[in-house]
Amino acid sequence: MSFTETLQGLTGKPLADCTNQELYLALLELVRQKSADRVQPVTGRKLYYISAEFLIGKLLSNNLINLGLYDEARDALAAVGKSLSDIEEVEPEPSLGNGGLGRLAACFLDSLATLNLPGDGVGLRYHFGLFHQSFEDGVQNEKPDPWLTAHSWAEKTDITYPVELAGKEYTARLYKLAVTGYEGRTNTLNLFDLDTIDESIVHDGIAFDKTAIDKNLTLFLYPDDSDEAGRRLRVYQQYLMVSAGAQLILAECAARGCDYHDLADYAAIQINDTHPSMVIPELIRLLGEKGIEFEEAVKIVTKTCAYTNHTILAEALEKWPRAYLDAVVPQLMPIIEKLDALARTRTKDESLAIIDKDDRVHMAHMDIHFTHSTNGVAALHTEILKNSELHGFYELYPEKFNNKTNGITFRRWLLECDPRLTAALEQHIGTGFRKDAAELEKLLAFADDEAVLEQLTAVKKANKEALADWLLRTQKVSVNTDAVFDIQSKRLHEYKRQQLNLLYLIHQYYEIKAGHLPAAPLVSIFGAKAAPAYTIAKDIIHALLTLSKVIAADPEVSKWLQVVFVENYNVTAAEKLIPACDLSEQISLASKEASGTGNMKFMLNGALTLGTMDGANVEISQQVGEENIYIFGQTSDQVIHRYAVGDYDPAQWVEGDVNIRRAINFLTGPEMLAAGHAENLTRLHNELIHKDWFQTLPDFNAYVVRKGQALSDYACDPKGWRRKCLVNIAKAGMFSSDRTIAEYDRDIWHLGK
Ligand code: BZD
Repeated sequence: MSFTETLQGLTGKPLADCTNQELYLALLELVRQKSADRVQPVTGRKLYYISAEFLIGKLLSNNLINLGLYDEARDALAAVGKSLSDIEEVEPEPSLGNGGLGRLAACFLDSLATLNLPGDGVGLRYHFGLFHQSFEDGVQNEKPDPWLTAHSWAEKTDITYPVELAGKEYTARLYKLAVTGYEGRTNTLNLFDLDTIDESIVHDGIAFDKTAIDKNLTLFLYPDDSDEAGRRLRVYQQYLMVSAGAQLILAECAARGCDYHDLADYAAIQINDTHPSMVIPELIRLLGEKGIEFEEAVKIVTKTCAYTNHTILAEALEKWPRAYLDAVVPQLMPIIEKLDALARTRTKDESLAIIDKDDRVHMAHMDIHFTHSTNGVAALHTEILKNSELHGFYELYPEKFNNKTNGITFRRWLLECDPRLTAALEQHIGTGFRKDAAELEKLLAFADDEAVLEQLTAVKKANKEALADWLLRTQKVSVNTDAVFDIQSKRLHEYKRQQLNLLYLIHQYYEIKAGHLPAAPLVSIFGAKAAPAYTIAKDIIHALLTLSKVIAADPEVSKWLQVVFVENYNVTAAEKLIPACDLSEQISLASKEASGTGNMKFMLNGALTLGTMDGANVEISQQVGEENIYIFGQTSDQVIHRYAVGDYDPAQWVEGDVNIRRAINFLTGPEMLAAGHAENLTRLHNELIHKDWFQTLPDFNAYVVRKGQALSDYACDPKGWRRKCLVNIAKAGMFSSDRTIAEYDRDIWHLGK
């Protein structure tokens, strides 16, 4: 049967007569059937990747590519005047994640299935995700992001587990979403939910009664934790996820013949940051119910579980007040106390305890004591964990620490999002890189081939045109595609330093006004959501939106400079932005960005990195060589030293540097106040002058100089620029998540064995 006939069998009428919605549903059904054919029996150890987030993105194109059906589907539809990309617009993007941690989990699922490894995800089925972002009057506005439709990829099952929360029993229901690998097996993303959730309790944006647990538990990812009810709700969510997850794992292993003493021969559990850490005491509790003594259960769980750390920011390392756990999970507290006592027999160092003197439970500490592996997510990050942040633990358990530099799936982040570049690459180096990313290096043979460099320039230009069309259609802004497309897209956080970029843009505004024109016009594009309770982050968004207005209203400056803030940045938006980027902004304060994965996506799509020596930027720089990347700013050692000395005073930098002073004072100057809100702008101004916790000002001048160099290279040496882009693409192979997953499997999981 031809593809057209098969699809027509599902729609029940000629394809030409179908709406995009009907075609979408037929394709969804077809993908379901084909994915089911690739489910394989599990033998040996199977991975359970437990994570609060899975930022999976739209699935239709990805699944068609992985099943080898994309070209056929596109051509069959084109033959009847339909376009696959229009049909894709019908699909809502799943709202199951927020940032890098969640997207990493999604890339890992793709690579596991592609490498034919048995590995499932375990998480929650949020109804409204993080939130949907819009800008109103220059301010971030939050509303629910509904994505669950009658026909969703996640299928309801009859499998349920009882979960006890604050002494009351709830029923967790399992939903299963098929994860298809590229020419590989099909695994499962297991998502839990309650049948009793009531979406109608949400009002005034994303407000809801935080105490009505049966109605609210899986409404939102990371509910506002600025009050106690919100923080408790996060504990409720985490326990729902790990208790239902642990029961699923034990049931699956038992069905395969496991007698629980040998759990580690059947299951490997990866704890993605500290949100799922309660799986440790929960498994010990459940094993206790099966008759296994505490000491034995601790050994089994330690052998089964491993922990990934994604941050050194102290405020992001979860420490729950004991009172919350007493209230929400009283059945776990006696076990956590015993774990704390056991940990104290291993070390006298109070700072390594699980329960501290203020009765706070340190989730990461529990993870490190009671799993067999702790990994960082980039070489520098792991070194910082070993040498400073977790040094005491490293001394106690040197054998547990290891590095697994992050990666991205090239199926989504090259094949799917950049078909033009993919076609150009395949013309010269064949298709081997689809499964063996190291083959991209073959491209180096063309580094001085003018025809190839011109082809890459044409691809980039076409991608910029496509982004310009999308921006016009969705954001109602028009951009100059001859300008340099400079993009900073990631969660909004002070350590990521969108505010440094903001100060640069103000600096450029003044320079242009003074007649010091840049080498090339610049379109500076941002995409970022700020956590709803993170006031300064929202102020930074406001300042950028206001600056965008000020510049747009100034004909002298707007010829050279444009600021665009994309609303509701998500995977779908990233797939439009990344292929069109010339300059990738990776400007976090050195030592603070654990890895970054956007940096890898931009590089793979032929953008050059403007970045600090932070996270995986260090490894990108080693791969491409310093002549193919724009590095600036303090090193992590310098930053750590400055924190240790503790004498950083931003006011001195403001006083001592006329450019810094001019840029900062512009925030509360007449142009900005006329276009924006004094309250937000003043608060940001004060924060930068009096606090600047992430040392924006010491890196300001170096950033201005390096960015100027990049613009000048782009304008004055286009061939040299494109050669650098080619080297970046060719050297991106090491950042494939297939490599990352192969390393996890080799060192930690040993799957299928
Ligand atoms: O994880 C991110 C890091 O910031 C990145 O450097 C890294 O590349 C990725 C993947 O390893 N961390 C997060 O995304 N973390 C969170 O989103 C988060 C959310 C809530 C609480 C704590 C952390």
